[in-house]
Amino acid sequence: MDTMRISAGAEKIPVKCNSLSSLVTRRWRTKTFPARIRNWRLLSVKSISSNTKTLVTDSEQVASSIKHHSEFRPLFSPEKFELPKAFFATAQSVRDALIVNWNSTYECYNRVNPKQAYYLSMEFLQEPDPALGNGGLGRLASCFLDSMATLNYPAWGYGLRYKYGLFKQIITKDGQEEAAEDWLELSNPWEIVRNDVSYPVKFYGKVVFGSDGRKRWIGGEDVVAVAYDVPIPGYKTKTTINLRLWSTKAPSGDFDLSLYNSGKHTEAAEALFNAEKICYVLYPGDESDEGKALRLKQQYTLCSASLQDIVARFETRSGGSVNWEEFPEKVAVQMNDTHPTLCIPELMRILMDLKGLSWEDAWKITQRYLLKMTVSLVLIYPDLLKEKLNAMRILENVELPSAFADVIVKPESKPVIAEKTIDLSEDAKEDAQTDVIVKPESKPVIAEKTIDLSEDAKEDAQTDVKKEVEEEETAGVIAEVIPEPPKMVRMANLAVVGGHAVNGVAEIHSEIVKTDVFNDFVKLWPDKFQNKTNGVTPRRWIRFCNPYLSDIITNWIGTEDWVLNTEKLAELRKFADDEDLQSEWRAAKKKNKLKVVSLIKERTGYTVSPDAMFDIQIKRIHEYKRQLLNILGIVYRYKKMKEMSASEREKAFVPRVCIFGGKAFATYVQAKRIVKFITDVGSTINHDPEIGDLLKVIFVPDYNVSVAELLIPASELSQHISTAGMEASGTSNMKFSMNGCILIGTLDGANVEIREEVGEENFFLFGAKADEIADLRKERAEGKFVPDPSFEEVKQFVRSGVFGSNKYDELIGSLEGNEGFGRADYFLVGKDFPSYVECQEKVDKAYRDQKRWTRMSILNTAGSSKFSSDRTIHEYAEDIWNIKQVELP
Ligand code: NBG
Repeated sequence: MDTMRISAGAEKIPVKCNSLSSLVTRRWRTKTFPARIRNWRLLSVKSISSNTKTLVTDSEQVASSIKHHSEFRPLFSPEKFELPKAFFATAQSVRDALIVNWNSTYECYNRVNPKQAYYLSMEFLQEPDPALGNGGLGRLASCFLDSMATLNYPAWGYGLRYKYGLFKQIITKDGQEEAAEDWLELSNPWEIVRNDVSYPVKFYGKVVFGSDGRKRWIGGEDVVAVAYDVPIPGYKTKTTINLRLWSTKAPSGDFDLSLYNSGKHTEAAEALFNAEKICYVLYPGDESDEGKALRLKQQYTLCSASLQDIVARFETRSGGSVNWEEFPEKVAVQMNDTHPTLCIPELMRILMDLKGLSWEDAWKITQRYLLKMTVSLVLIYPDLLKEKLNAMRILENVELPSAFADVIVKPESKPVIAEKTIDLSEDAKEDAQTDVIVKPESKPVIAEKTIDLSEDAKEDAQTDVKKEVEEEETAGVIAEVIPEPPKMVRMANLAVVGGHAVNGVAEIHSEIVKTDVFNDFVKLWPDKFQNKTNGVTPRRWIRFCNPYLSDIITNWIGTEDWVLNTEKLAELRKFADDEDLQSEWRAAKKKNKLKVVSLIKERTGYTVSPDAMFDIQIKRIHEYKRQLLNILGIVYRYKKMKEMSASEREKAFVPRVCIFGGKAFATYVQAKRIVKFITDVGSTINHDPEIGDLLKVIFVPDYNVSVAELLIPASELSQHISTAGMEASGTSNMKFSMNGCILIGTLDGANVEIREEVGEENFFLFGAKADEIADLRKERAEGKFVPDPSFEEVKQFVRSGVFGSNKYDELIGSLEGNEGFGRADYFLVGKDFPSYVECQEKVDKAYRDQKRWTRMSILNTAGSSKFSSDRTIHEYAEDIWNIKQVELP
């Protein structure tokens, strides 16, 4: 086979694959190429550049491989050779080249049998097309995979192969609209289906004792999870690890042919549809009971299939003699957030019901050594929760059990985490994914299993649980609040109890986790809790997305090693005032800005000046991230401009292009209002002839990884302005800083550490601190808060109708009053507004002095080395997973 020939050749020929990458790039530039295919260029080029040692370079071989794929593995008709076909054939031929190292990596791990880490995540935000993620959590997972491969750690990712990714965002005059993200429409050239790797996954049914005394799970609904593998090549290494994504289908016998033949087509196909729909969409709406059940099924599918696979691999690698005690020495499972918490009961089920272990042994394996959880939970206070449920119109639509309604109506002195609630809040959707209500009548198997565990739990575990309950009661947390709670699987608690290590994702966040969110658990297991500050891969987030800056860095440092050893970036510090470096630095920024000028024109029709400061806020639209603070700051600026004469305003303000991007969750009404407000403000200001280039407000539609790769290198100021204590870490803040962008932000998440690293004079800080927030809210509730006149002025201006007939009552109203649903400015926009505006004045002042600004910019890049995901992965490997690097021969 041609493929084999190429593979064999690849082993021998050291290469530079320029011809291939430029071919892919050229295709991308051609207009007729659909956008979703154009974007795939990124992966191809990366794949090529990162495996230069072993790939094919010979142009004839490359051409022949492409020809081979278009002829013998065609996805398109034979009579035409158009761009999609060329792209797919090219991509497949690149993938074939990757297969060599990929297979060697499998083979090597099977032979060496090292301890392996498994990273389970409901999201992987690989590329714009396989948009199997929503935000930071999914992109973090993908950065981690890149670092694991690059650093030669034996590790795999596990996720779900959603048919539709997160929606495509369309911006119309009514705000955000959503359309299905049909990324698999033309299939995915990078994946390989492993038809021989599939596992049964079961729902509902019941557990009975067999004649051998063992438990059997019978009846219910069966699906089959099939493995689709995606290669993850490391940078400058042969290691190519695996991302295994599960797709679901019905077992072959489930199609009822006789029913079908009798004309009952829909009924006959029901089982097929029920099985397939599990992997249809990422984060299906979960307002209905069906929606909730579907989410539960998704999470369980990920956990069950992955663990069955991990267990099977352990058995195969053990050869004839399986010793379960060795399992924790060979396997570490990391749960990205609480979404994969069902791993805990599922592993217990597999070990006990399928492998015949006792409860003690199974529990020891599961808990003592195996599972680790990363928390990026945001604190959810009952009043906030109520507000959110209301904003999302959930309270209107759902009849809540009275006991539950009590919880959210009665404010508590202590924050509760989402466990005590249904998984309905926005953060539960996006950040925590915590609870699942288990309705007694629907009896999902998961619930039975969980109950089984506690019934069977032996003494020590019972003591633990008892102790925990006592502690909780002493702390006054639970008992009095929920008289008759609905049955719930309390995901985060289960994860903490069942896991061996729990980590937050930035120092301040890990502290909050310990002192607040899981304080009662910390008393039980102080050593379980750790911090692992997030990181991002410098391969994608500087080297690939910012070639101009990368060249400059390499020239001035004298080596390209910084791509792997970011500590070297610190060497830039000594040149921070060098005029030559400064002018090269500015020129690179300008070139990146010019690309964004084109992007903005193409996506929004607006023309912006590349000489204005590019001020960017790109992230999920969320009240706690406070896009509202940003846009109100802009409105205030606009008002001040309008009050001045032309010459006054030119003197007073630095020209700015304020860029927003981000998706609002489809059912998050308040977030969608924010999108609408931003676009309305933009259409007024951008058409105001008095303002011209002094101020532009742009909302870039359908923000995704590709857009980020263009915007971040072009940014000069970026906004990370969450209410202190609410952003677990943030990761775009790291990407911006690496690319020489200066941050304006609160002391929240990783901002705190970024500021420490780059120096406080190179960071624009404002706003209330995390430990002041509770008192500020209290002050507000007591009616003691006096808003700054500037804040009253800006709200009044919005209400006066400058931005159209809409008065934005719900948005502006949420910032007013001292109590009530969707009122009282929970996120403290009003409190922080004056210090934000003042800080923005400092930004303008600093920007006017371009030497000072460029120095600040260089010092940001120079100070960003800590935020490489390589550092984070080394820490996970050493402190939590206990795995060692394995270099391929
Ligand atoms: C996010 C947090 C971020 C954090 C990332 C990665 C989700 C659900 N959570 O603060 O909001 O940086 O996770 O840990 O995207």
